[in-house]
Amino acid sequence: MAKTVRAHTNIALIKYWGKADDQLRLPLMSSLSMTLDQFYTDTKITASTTGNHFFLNNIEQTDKSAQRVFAYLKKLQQHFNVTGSLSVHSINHVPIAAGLASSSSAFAALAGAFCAYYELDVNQRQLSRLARLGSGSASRSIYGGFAVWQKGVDDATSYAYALDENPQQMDLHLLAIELNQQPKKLSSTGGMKQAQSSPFFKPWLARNEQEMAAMTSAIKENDFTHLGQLAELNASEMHAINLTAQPGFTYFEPDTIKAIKLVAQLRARGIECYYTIDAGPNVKVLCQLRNVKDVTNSFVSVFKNAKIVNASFGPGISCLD
Ligand code: 2P0
Repeated sequence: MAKTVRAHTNIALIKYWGKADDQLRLPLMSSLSMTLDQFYTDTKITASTTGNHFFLNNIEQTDKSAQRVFAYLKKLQQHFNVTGSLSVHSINHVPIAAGLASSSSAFAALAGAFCAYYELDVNQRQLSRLARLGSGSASRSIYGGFAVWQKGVDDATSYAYALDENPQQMDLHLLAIELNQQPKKLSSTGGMKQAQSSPFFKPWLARNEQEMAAMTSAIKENDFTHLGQLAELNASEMHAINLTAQPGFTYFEPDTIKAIKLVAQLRARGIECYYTIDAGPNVKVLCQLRNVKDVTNSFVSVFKNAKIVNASFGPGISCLD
């Protein structure tokens, strides 16, 4: 039955940055994320009599993104032994201005819409595994609040679970700061492959278990300072790996460095905040409610045209009808 499924994007506080298996999208490390309330994708699948179609924001897509969606649908159809041509209708409520990647919400919503369309009886763990096959980070968008994607060793054991779906205690905001809207030149898949040539990749990987445990404790203890320090360190490690790959590369732009310095200056002034950065030049700043205004104003004064979205915890995947 055609149903609209909504999934929210998530931002990793401990990053996934390396695949053990490209086809199954098995990660080399576990990761931990925060699901965001402000950004989400709504997807509905209907039957088609004219081959597969993919509509994004009501515009039919025929580029690489459509090929990726169709390849994913084929994979799921083979997996469940079902057939038929499909029309995928997605509305992305991820403002371009936010500079956020939308593949986490996109493939989580697509996996959910697929299961709804074929009336497949899957639990959240299975849905997380299916979403993972579309995009690694999508495995985490099945859940609200904080989610952990345990790396596992195969398809059956690599899935995400909710660490805390409703973290009411935690005063945590993520300011998505858009500095640069240019599409990135190196995809996440390409970047994470190249990163493995860094001499620091293995030592970083060796730290994953310890970093996951420390972040989990910070969340359980409602310790914002520790959470922010760990998130910032983990993101910096990921970007240091990129810089030291052979050949080295970076997603940073000059404004990214400026933003990193601004975060340090704000902290020196007693405004507690931390950054995290994904596979792009834009910066996300973690802070508590009492500092949202000061951090926002500081960024606006330095980056006159920057668009800033204040996000907090979002819910897990849901059916809208
Ligand atoms: C993450 N990122 O944990 C990391 C941190 C970007 C930096 O997952 O190749 O689109 O589809 O599995 O999930 C972005 O990569 O990669 C990502 P694929 P995905 O959120």
